[in-house]
Amino acid sequence: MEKITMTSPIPVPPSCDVFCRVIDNFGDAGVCWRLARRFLELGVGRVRFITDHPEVLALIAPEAERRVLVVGWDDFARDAALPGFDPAELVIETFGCRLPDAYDDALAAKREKRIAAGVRPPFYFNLDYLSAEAWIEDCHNIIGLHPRLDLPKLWFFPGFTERTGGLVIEEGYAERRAAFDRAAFLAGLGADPALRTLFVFCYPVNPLEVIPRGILKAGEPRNLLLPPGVWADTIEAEARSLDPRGETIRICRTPFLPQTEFDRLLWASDAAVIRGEDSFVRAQLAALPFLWSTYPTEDLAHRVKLATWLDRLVPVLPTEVAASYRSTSEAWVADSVTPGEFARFLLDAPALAQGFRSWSDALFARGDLGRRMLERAAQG
Ligand code: TRH
Repeated sequence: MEKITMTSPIPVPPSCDVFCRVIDNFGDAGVCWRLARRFLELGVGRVRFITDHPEVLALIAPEAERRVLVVGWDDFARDAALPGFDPAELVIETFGCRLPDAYDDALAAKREKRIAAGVRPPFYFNLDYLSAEAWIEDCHNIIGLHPRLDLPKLWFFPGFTERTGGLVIEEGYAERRAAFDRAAFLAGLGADPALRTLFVFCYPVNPLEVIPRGILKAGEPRNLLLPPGVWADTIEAEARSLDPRGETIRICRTPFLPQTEFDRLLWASDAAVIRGEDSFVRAQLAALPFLWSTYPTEDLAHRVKLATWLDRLVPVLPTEVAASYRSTSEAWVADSVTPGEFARFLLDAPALAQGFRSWSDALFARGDLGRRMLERAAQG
């Protein structure tokens, strides 16, 4: 029988299963993969990553780097129905993706046996999406009952406040950043290390043409780092038509970097446009001034997501730039931003950076989501 081992100041379970269904883009896999890696880093002996779209990991996590075991959803669901199948000690459902029934059955059976033997049963989380909305605090750390089994599941929310689970922060982040050679990295990408640098990672629905127009309006030459994407092709085409000789807009198409190297794009930049959830978190940890492209939804919930996050961030920004940062952020997502407003954001970035630094310091001080999950699981 597996026992909880003590390999660090927190009790670390020997095994963990992280379940991830991909809706679209890279974020579902990106968020879950980062957490799975974090559990390994914290000492969990074996981490399995069960996903319905393993191919999404090809870019985020090149095979040579993988220490987490990747398993296809359907194969795993079949295996879970076989006699002798052993669910992990720590089970993570993400974003309410609903685990295979056979897995829940096996988990409930394991739990029952453990309780009968007086040994700690496996711990089952549902990890939800990140939001700054106030209701998160009321729903965080709440046990939900299973519709058909004696199998409690704990709802856990990442977040920005003490009464949430926090954000994934890996060991040695500060040291890795301190050792980062910005000039060499930018030169390696073909960008000019002497220039200010804007990194853009957004969606096709965003007002793409405003980016090159805003850079031109801001006036000074700037590297524009663009990762692969159709939306990035559109920005590049617009930039090349407005500034054919690249005098002000120095375009640099970046390859899709493995997730372990994604932070470098942020550390190399002075400002950014960032999207989704995982890259949004990383830009905050990097203390990089950015406009957030919230993942667009038809009910416009993404505007609420943005507004509630701004409610928390803006008070720590320097007052002389705070109001225009807020209105430009909202105009960006509402598709009404002007090149002049975008230029203002770029020019304000050095002043904004001070506020983003305080915000980032506060996030670091609140601690890491992976560790908090292990601590919570240890409480039973
Ligand atoms: O891809 P996204 O838009 O994902 C979104 C959000 O997660 C959203 O909340 C979710 O509902 C929706 O998907 C379905 O953006 P996100 O979350 O930033 O994920 C991008 C991932 O890609 C992130 O882990 C960083 C990674 N990445 C790299 O590893 N290398 C790269 O070069 C780039 C550009 C990204």
